[in-house]
Amino acid sequence: MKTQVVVIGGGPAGLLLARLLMQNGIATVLLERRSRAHVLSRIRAGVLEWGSVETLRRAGVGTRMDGEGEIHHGVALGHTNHQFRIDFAERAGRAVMVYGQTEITKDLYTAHDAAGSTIIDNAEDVTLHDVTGRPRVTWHKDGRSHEIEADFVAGCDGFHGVSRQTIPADARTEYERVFPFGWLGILSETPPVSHELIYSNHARGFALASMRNPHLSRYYVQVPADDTVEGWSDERFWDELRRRLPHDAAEAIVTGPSIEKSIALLRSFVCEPMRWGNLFLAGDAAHIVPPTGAKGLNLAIGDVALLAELMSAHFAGDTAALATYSDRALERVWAAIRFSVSLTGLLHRFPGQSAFEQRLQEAELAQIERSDSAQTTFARNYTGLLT
Ligand code: FAS
Ligand code: PHB
Repeated sequence: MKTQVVVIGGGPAGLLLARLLMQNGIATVLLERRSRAHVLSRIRAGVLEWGSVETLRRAGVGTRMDGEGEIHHGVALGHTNHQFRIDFAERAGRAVMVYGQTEITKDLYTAHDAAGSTIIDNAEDVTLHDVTGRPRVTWHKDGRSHEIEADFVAGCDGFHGVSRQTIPADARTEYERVFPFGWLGILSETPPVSHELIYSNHARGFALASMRNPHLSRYYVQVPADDTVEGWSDERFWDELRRRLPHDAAEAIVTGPSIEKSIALLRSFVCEPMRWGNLFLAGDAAHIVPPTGAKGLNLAIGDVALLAELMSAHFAGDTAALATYSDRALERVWAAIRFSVSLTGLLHRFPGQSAFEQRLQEAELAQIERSDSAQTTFARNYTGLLT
């Protein structure tokens, strides 16, 4: 088999890239290691920058998002038992959309099915060959070996994928910071405690009140990195969440049984470069951000929007276009990492943190509360700095 672009990974990055390329008439084959059911079972991101909204609309997968998603014009930050709002429209002139990553993935699969895309799931032992020459990709499925040649390979296979490892260790530089805590998240079929998100700093640890729709709440509490879901009954979770959210929100919470409960560890990671010969990395395959800034999915969407634009230019005759991909993508990645790591440091309680350091965090939040410029900087970062 031959094609123009082989996409490794059927998460949001791979599915969206394949969609954008096919819209420009570029032949694409997508290989996904897991089943579609498994991919769609993942509960992940929830907040879209406006640039991501526009990209999804351009990809022809915005109808359900526009119908079911919720446009948010602000967010609340909580500290010392009260909260204050940052107005995105006033401070940055744009909003964000709350629409779950799972729904985006569903919409992309629906669009691919309608277009008759070549998506091969349950592709085992995907291996990349000769990516600095004439790329070939091999895999196993149903007991048979398969091979495909391509002009380019897009590594959209997430943090644990094979693509990044294909770049020789001495040709890539990896930057990493692992945080000593994680987020215990639950989904519950209850009305969200607020119509906007609440990020809360508390001496007991960070908490976040989010949602998927008016009937589906998404909540998180910070837990130690070695904690386990088994140690958290729903009752214990709700009690801890109430203790960490500002008083008014804590009093208003509607509790209910969790329909999903999981712990995600927090890390920040970047691989440079994001290109090696005819292999291009996008999304979590190249970078990981702590979810505090709601950037992971948005960076993935930004990567593939840029990569699709440059690959389309290449196939249209501009053979220099792709040379700019890695540097341009990394500029956005590092801006998002700076914001996400800074916000993580401001809102979370670190092991061994003193009362003095807790007061410093509260003083910085109080300063943001009083400062027009600080709120403008926050709003511009949160809604999408480089879009
Ligand atoms: P993904 O990891 O989503 O997709 C990669 C795909 O590649 C997967 O389907 C995988 O099965 C496949 N794959 C892997 N290896 C392969 C191989 N060898 N061959 C073929 N296929 C292979 N971001 C936020 O903005 N907010 C959040 O709240 C948030 N919460 C998160 C919670 C968790 C537990 C995790 C892990 C991430 C979270 N993220 C969050 C980040 C997340 O949303 C990612 O940014 C987003 O999934 C990135 O999409 P992809 O790059 O497509 O990677
Ligand atoms: C979510 O709703 O899952 C969510 C929202 C904002 C974040 C992280 C996660 O920063």
